[in-house]
Amino acid sequence: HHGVLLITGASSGIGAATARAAAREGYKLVLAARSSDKLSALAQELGPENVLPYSLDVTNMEQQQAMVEQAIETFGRLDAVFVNAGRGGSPGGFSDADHTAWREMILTNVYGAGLTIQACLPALKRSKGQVVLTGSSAGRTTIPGSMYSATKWAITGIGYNLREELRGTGMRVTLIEPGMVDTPFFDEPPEHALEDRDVANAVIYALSQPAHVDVNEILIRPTPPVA
Ligand code: NJP
Repeated sequence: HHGVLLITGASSGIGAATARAAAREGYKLVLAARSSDKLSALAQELGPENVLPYSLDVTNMEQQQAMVEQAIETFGRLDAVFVNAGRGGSPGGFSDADHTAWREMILTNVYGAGLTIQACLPALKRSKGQVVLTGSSAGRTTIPGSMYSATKWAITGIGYNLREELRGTGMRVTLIEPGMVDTPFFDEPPEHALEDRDVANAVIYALSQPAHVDVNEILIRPTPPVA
């Protein structure tokens, strides 16, 4: 594949695993996150000539637009975006969670995703490209009191509504909805979790389908432990 894929949240976890898998498939990559050191190391690992590391905060539209401009300057086109940057935080319920942690989480997970989509759409329209979003199983099920889950319900809504907005353009939208994944998202490694590469495989599956196949959603959970 000679397409260009932009990944937000590429510095660790699911985003970094997807960068590795996509590099093996022959994609050129734009890798975005705040940690420029981790992005540079990953670019070095994957072959710097095919990777543009770009340090940004997804809540900043000027930075997002500058990133897309540099991507087009570097590679000439954009074929797909993996809207994946996100964070947890604010454990507890609506009655007792630290509400000051909500702001950053909502801005990153929801507003940041919207900004990435808006910044990428002009280039994606030219290529009849694909948008892949990291939602969550927590964005399809009830997690008592969880504002995090609510941000992922918002991603589900963004995916559904964007697909309708783009109907008839040849563009495609895929929601990836993982259950628990063993990544730095958690302070302690979770038990009975997916590996980051399991989720990367789902992203590659969606991206590698022919133009007439629109993979709407992939809900992927760890197999329950054998009793
Ligand atoms: O976590 P982690 P995951 N601007 O912490 C980046 C969702 N999910 O891979 O900025 C730009 O390893 C951060 O980079 P940095 C989850 O909600 C997870 O598990 O350098 N980038 C890093 O690259 C999220 O949407 C599970 O700190 C920002 C990346 O985001 C996605 O999967 C289950 C940023 C986070 O990587 C990837 O998370 C599920 C900002 N403001 C959904 N803030 C799970 N792990 O169980 C953060 O259903 N990043």
